[in-house]
Parts: sequence; C-alpha cells; structure tokens
Amino acid sequence: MKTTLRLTLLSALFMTTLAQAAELIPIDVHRDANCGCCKKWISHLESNGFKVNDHVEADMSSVKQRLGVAPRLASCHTAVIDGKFVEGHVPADQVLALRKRDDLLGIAAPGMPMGSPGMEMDGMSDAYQVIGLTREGKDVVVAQYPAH
Ligand SMILES: [Cu+2]
Repeated sequence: MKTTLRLTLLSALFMTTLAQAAELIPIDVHRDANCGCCKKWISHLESNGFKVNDHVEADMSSVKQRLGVAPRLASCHTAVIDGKFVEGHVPADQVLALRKRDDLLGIAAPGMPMGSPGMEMDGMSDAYQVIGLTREGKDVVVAQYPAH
C-alpha cells in the first residue's frame, strides 16, 4: 500500500516535470562572447518560461543585418522567435506578445536602457520604449516603461 502510494506520487511528480519541460518556449539568442548584460537577459528569459539556444557570434553587426534589424533599433544581443527578431533588453512579456503579432517583423528596446531586464542598476530605471518594426518598415511603439 505504502509503495503504491509512493509510486503514484513519484509518477505524478514525473508527469509534472514533463509537462513543464514541454511548455518551455524555444528562442535563439545571438550575442557577443564578452557581453555580460546579454547573459543576464538570457537568465531573465529562462526564469520566464523560455528555453534559450545560446549562439556566441564573432560579428554581431552582420547577424543584425541578416536578421533585418534596422540600425536605428540596434542594441547588444539579437534573439529570434518564430522567425521574428527581438533586439536588446526587451521584457519577456513583450516577447510573448510578439508571438501573436503577425504584422511585425520584430521588436526592439534600442540602446541599452538602464533598468530594463538584464540592465538592472540599484533599482534605478531610465524611461524606455519597446518599438515594433512593421512589415511596411514603420516603427510603432508597443510598450512604454517610465523612469523611476
Ligand atoms: Cu545589453
């Protein structure tokens, strides 16, 4: 009886682990070997349900060009999900929202805004925006974060 119960509990645990693993969302991240804040952004994604495929690149500017990141939107790392780019320190919830936006080629948090995920600095934060690039080549604001 005890053994049966233990087995049931164990298999329940095992099933839960499998279910969680199945729910992880794969994303590719391209970054420079020496980028510390890029690794912090990867940790941010991983703690928000993503499975990151990490690609260390010798030439990030050619990667950005290949993936269609407009120079005005550029930051450090460049991720790809469902064929769309995610440039810079974009919050994980915006990456999730992008998956439902078929009008956008990608989104970006241009530059390196202080206080964005992976750029935390003593709780201080710059105001910053997440910009979407439409299929027509226009920039649209998809999210705004206030300074604090
Ligand atoms: Cu960075």
